[in-house]
Amino acid sequence: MATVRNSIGQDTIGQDTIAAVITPPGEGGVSIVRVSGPMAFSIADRCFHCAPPLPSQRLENTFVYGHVRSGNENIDEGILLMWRAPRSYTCEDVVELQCHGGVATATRVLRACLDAGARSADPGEFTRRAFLNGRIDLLQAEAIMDIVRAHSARAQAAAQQQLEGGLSRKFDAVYDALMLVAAQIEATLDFPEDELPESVPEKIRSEISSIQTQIQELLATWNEGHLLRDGAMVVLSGKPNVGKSTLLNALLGHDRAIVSDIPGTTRDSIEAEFVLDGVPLYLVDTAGLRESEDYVEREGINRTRKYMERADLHLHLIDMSQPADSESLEAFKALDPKKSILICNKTDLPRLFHVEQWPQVQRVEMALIEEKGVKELKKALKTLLSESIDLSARPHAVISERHRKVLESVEQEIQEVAGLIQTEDMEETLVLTIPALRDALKALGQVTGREYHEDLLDQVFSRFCIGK
Ligand SMILES: Nc1nc2c(ncn2[C@@H]2O[C@H](COP(=O)(O)OP(=O)(O)O)[C@@H](O)[C@H]2O)c(=O)[nH]1
Ligand SMILES: [Mg+2]
Repeated sequence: MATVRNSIGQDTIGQDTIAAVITPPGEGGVSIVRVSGPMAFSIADRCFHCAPPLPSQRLENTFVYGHVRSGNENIDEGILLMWRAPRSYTCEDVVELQCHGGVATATRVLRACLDAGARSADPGEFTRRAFLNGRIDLLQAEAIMDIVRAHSARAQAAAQQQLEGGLSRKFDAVYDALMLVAAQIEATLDFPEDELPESVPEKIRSEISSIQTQIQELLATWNEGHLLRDGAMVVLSGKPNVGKSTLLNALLGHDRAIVSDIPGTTRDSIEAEFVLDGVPLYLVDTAGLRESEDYVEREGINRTRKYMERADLHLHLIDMSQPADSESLEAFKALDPKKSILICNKTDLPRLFHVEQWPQVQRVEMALIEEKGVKELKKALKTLLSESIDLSARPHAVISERHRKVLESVEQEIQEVAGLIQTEDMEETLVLTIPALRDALKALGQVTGREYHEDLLDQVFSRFCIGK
């Protein structure tokens, strides 16, 4: 493997230099091409012409105006920014070429860097290097992508907390506590039989139980993490013509779905994003549920059922100006009452649907044609969301699906350990806890990245975009 020296004279064996456009494609004020690795400065010397001295002779954390060049041709004018290892995003030598916006310029500037010896970066590769070089742990690396993907201020703030180490500290605390118990148990095994101090078994039991509590507290943040990262899917259901599309438009504040008095107008589902108190919601306006001969509408109805299975929250509408519809009420009763609101629409018209016939459920009266009831509905939605998210609390870091899977397996191992140490003659069973403790530590280490393998990193960084 080739040894290359970076700008501060460190040998960087086998480490190549990567480059990518790090701004989104499309029209904009500037595009930025980032180059990271031991050849970053020599590439800048070749591709960027500025007044002397050469980029590689300049101080770190500075910038210089000049021209990006390919051969003898000026491609663009722009600014070169410079960082030296290890004080950069990746902990490597990094240069960034700030050029004019637009896909064509960015592509040509990147091409010039590649021709000068860089390789195209893979998705997430800059952040992967920051992790491999020890600047951030895996939880912080994931937080960076969560920040980029955040759809609401609360989701962004939660990810920012994670980047600042809010979640890492909690996982580290569990890891350290577990490590300590494992060390205690191993030390205990060296005691001659019957000489184990009486206080030791009790201490181990109480430490294991405290670890279990910490794991449960972390697991309890999953629902919040899911809603903030993925958004809460709110599915609008009900018979055709009850006002679902009108409701979608009323919540969004603009006309997204076609509203018509012809039943079956919405034949496919429409998704739209909407933020309520910092929580991203995905509203899904469905085709509604009814028997239909129409193939397209039937397909729409099948999709409605699928959305309803995946929904985090349900808004089920009924038309109060029509006679009681027991079929629609039955459909509502089949939903989880903790996740559902019954919307009694068209209260501006004479009522044919009567109160006595209703089950005791969370419901909101609306006259959507007059935009009445929207405020009450938002309040009811917030009440349902507060089951999963404490909306009055400051945003804080919360676990993701990957962390949950690991924690659940750790929880099982610890459960096994807890079972083994409940026995009277603990000395005999203690030795049996060692493999479970080791497995638990190994799994926990994969959350922060103390333990990692290429597959784990591929899995984490494949979620990233190119340029991050
Ligand atoms: N009178 C009255 N009509 C409404 C109300 N809400 C919706 N509509 C009308 O009912 C019809 C069907 O509405 P739409 O939103 O397309 O129903 P969807 O099939 O459930 O999506 C349209 O003509 C709406 O203008 C309401 O509160 N009162
Ligand atoms: Mg509709």
